[in-house]
Amino acid sequence: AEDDLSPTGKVARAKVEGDDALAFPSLSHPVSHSPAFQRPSQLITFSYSPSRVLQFDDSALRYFVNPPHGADLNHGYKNWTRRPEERGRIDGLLSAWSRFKTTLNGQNPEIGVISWRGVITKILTAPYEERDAWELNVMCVDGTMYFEEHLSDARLKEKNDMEPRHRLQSYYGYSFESYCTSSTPNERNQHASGSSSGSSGAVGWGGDVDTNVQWCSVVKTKLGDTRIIIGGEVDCVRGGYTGNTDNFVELKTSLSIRGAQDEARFEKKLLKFYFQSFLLGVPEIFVGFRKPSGHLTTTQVFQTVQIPRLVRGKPGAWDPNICLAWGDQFITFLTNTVRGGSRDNVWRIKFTPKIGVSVVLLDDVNVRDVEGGERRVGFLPRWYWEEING
Ligand code: 0WD
Ligand code: CA
Repeated sequence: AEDDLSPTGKVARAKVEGDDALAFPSLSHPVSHSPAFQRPSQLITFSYSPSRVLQFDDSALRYFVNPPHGADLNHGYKNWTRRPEERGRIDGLLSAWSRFKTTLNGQNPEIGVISWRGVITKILTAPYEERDAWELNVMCVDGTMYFEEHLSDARLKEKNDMEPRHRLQSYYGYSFESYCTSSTPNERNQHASGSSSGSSGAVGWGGDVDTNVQWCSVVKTKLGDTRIIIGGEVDCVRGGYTGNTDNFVELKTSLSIRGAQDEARFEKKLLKFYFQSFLLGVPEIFVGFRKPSGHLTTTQVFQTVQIPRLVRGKPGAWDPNICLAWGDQFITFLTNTVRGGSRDNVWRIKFTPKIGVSVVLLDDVNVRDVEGGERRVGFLPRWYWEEING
């Protein structure tokens, strides 16, 4: 059976039993009421080491420092080896969730969704997505839905054979992170003049790019009536680490704005910046504007919660309430669709811009594809499956 939900909330070719109360928000009209989004609170953090080993410590935590004026983001590019793109497995997040649960002393809170933050960002920003389609795998066990991004073999290959221009641009983002962070808290809030490590010669360079190394935070929050566990990468903290999300900083690069068209384009991008940070409770987004050549021009601090007000009424405008209402409908719609199935079912969700969302139950052949071996049940790692079934 295939049920569809359009991004504006309209049910197309759908039979959502007993659920004809879905709103029909239009992108040009405010939604009448949007579901509440609970302030995220942190449960646990973890680090990935250079050899991509998950460790329950803060060894990968970085501290914010101001980047040097005019920094060259091309620095270190020629020595950079990109780690091959992998399928977006949920294993690391489940390890952290499993570890956190041991502190709960048997209480079993009803969790509606467990997912990486990047996936939830895609879901919430779908009403304004005009270009990129995406797919998810979904499992539902004991009322908890697990989401993982599904990359087809073709998409995976595409991501690994990135065009040189695109590859360089993505490096600019990582390079900016290096210039903006230090492995130690620094009182002067700046890299010591001339200090550098790895590729030599760039003032303020914070060390060579290693995308294996990540510091991740796992939070709990609530959208409408659904409790959600979200894990995501945090670029750095401002000042010292206080054990909560209050001084987390997200780092971004963007082309310098030279006219009204650039500005509108940037304001559209702010939608993704906003939700990505909002979902994890990251209060600050530090943007480095750069020339096409990769040289930094200016930087600007954005307070996450103020971003919606900044774009309101502008040409690139968007309304976060439309996204929250959509997200709530999306979760309700999925819950209603998948809860009747059995616990090892894997569902495939397809989002197509301007058309909507479809859900199909994967058959055995396709599930084997998702599993890729005996170590999983559906896409859940077997150790976790045994834990929740034990
Ligand atoms: O759907 C996703 N985003 C997935 C992420 C699917 C499966 C796994 N992951 C991994 C990420 O690599 C990371 O270990 O989960 C962890 C956290 O993910 P997230 O925070 O949910 O990821 P997202 O919000 O999409 O991206 C955050 C940052 C990116 O920063 P920018 O400023 O570009 O948004 O994570 C980095 C990237 O720096 N990142 C990656 N780096 C290398 N390879 C990748 C990747 N495939 N994905 C995200
Ligand atoms: Ca970033």
